[in-house]
Amino acid sequence: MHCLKTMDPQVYKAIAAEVKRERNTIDLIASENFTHPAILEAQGSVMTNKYAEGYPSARWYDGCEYVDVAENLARDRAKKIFGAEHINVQPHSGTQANMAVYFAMLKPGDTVLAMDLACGGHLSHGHRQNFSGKYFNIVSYGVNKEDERIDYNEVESLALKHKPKMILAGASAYSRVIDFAQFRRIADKVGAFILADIAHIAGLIACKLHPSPVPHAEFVTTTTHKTLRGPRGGMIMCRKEFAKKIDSEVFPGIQGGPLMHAIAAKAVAFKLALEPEFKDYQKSIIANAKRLASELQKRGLRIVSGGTDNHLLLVDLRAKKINGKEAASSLHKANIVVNKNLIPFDPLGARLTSGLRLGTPSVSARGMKEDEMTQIACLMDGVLSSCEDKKTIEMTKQEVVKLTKKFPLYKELTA
Ligand code: DSN
Repeated sequence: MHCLKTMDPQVYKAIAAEVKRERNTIDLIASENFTHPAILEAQGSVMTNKYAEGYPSARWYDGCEYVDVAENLARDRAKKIFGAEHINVQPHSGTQANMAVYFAMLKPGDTVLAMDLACGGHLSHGHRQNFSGKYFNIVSYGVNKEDERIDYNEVESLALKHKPKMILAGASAYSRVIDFAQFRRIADKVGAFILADIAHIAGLIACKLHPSPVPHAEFVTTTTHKTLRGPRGGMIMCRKEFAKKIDSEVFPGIQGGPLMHAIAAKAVAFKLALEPEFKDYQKSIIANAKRLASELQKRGLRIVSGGTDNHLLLVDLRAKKINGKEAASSLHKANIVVNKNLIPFDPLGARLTSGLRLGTPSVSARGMKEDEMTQIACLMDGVLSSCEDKKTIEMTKQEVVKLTKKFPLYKELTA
């Protein structure tokens, strides 16, 4: 980054510090990942210069011959990964991908059945301050109190009662397999269509380690940067019959010029996702999450629903008599980054919470395996058992730095 270093030392310094932070931190934020250096290069390329409103071979500006190559590659590769009939790679984010489906298919006031935020749903699944909660009539389903899994009987009775136009299947903090076939069965009973939001589990689905919603749902949205390990962004898959509706809702409906540098980077990510090593990586994400969950359980922490089938786990902190906010802040001081999270039926509000959400995509991306998860569980337990103890936090931080050094990150970056 020699050019940036001379031209804007302040931004350079911030980026260099971020590289250092990522290298020295155990990142357990379930929605984050470390993308490949080739993706960083594509994302930082001249394709950021090009306006390309429209779609390949049908743009509003000239000079799009090379950005068309990138977008076609991204679309074709994504189709191959997920087996979808139509792909739109232009959404800037997962929320915008969802917004395009809502606005293409619904009228304001229409009823949507979606997962309750307090049980693991996402903001764009109906939060009152989000476009979804403001413009649509949201009815929420949750999880069963006993096993903390989606209660498909509840989903069915809510669907029969409220007759939603759309059923949203997908979550931001749910550690169990989502049964998309059950959602299809329920949707067919009430004539609803399905939007499956696979932002969190897209990488697992790409490698057939989680059932795919593509055969069951009219629309599937995802982000490209979580388990999929690409650049930050969104994507929509849909059946051919809805292709035109979706494309024209993304542009000119809710977005202007697509971010062609991000689309080029998505194409690179999809190339990587088609390689056999990607499946090994996804397998290690799951194995690591399972180990982390069982090691924390051994240390007296309750894991919501008793464990995990995917890349994330929710920890109930109440046994340690601390809340999620305090726990996340103490762990951060020890270079372990997590996020506080509501657990189902949480007695505390969203600002404090009784839980932590942990995910293994980032630690697995840097090559850590199950033995390291055991070590991480042990380090976490030490901090959570004595949140106020500065000495414990300092000693843990030193251990974390030692461990992360064994799994170097971004050797190609000089910062
Ligand atoms: N922040 C992402 C998540 O945690 O699911 C999406 O908003």
